[in-house]
Amino acid sequence: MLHGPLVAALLLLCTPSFAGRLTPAGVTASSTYPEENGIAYDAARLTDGKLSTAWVEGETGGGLGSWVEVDLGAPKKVHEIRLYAGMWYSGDYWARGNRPKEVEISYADGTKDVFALKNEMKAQRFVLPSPKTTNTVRIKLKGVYDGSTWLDTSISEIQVFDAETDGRSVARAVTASSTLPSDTDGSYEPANVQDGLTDSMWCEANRDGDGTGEWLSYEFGAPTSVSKLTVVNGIGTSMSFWMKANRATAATLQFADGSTESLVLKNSMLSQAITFPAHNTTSAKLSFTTVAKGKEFNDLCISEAAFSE
Ligand SMILES: [Ca+2]
Ligand SMILES: [Ca+2]
Repeated sequence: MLHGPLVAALLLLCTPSFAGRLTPAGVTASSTYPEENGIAYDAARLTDGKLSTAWVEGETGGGLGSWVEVDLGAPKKVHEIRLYAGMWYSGDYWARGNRPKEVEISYADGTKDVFALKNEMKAQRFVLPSPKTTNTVRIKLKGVYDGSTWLDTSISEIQVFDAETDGRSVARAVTASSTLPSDTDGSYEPANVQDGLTDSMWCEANRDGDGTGEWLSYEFGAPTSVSKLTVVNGIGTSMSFWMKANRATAATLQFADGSTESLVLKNSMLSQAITFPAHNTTSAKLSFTTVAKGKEFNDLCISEAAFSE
């Protein structure tokens, strides 16, 4: 039997796991590198849900003092800011361009935080010392890591999280039956299926199989009501990549009490919302029962598979 204060402490510990990703109303920048060879580097690239697109500052030199500002549309209780610093188009591009080393984060009330970033191609999380109610988040470059080729500084994606569940049931942990090892362009870990990025993915690693029977398992940490799975099937980076790997066409969901639901997945690169009768559960296991073959790799990849109420 758990006692009151311990339960309260556990609930507090749980809160960040259920943080919800906010959908920005807009994003602006102090300067932008001009479009080149048909590729744009404007501020909208910061919140388009793709790591393969980036904002690049347009100052002379490294861009110290440049800023970007995310408009949340209304005051929100901001709990965490996540930055994908540098150009994530590929591991090679990331090393060649400047990456932010230190940023000043400021809020609508004028208060500020300083965030020191690591020099690594990983999502970098800044958890606020205490949640801040604000309708804007401004990120100003105060220091950079030098790239090997290009002097300009870029950020590929910014995500802002609140401390409320607000209908979103992001699981505390996702595990998989097998996972393709990381390479120079990034990881294929199961957590990629609920990061809100359509071009980051989990891929299975069974040498002989086509993905049939592989699974993703979600731990919610507490009873959570789920009735929707939002899926980006296959490699969501681009149509040419999407054609290469296997996609799922049917799956079974199994909940903590043993009950199941059968799901049909569209063999499409577009985001799809699959609804099912609501289950209140601490876990869900998504097992893929049939797949469609890609043209190049006989591996099943899933870019997004995220639960919500
Ligand atoms: Ca982007
Ligand atoms: Ca993803």
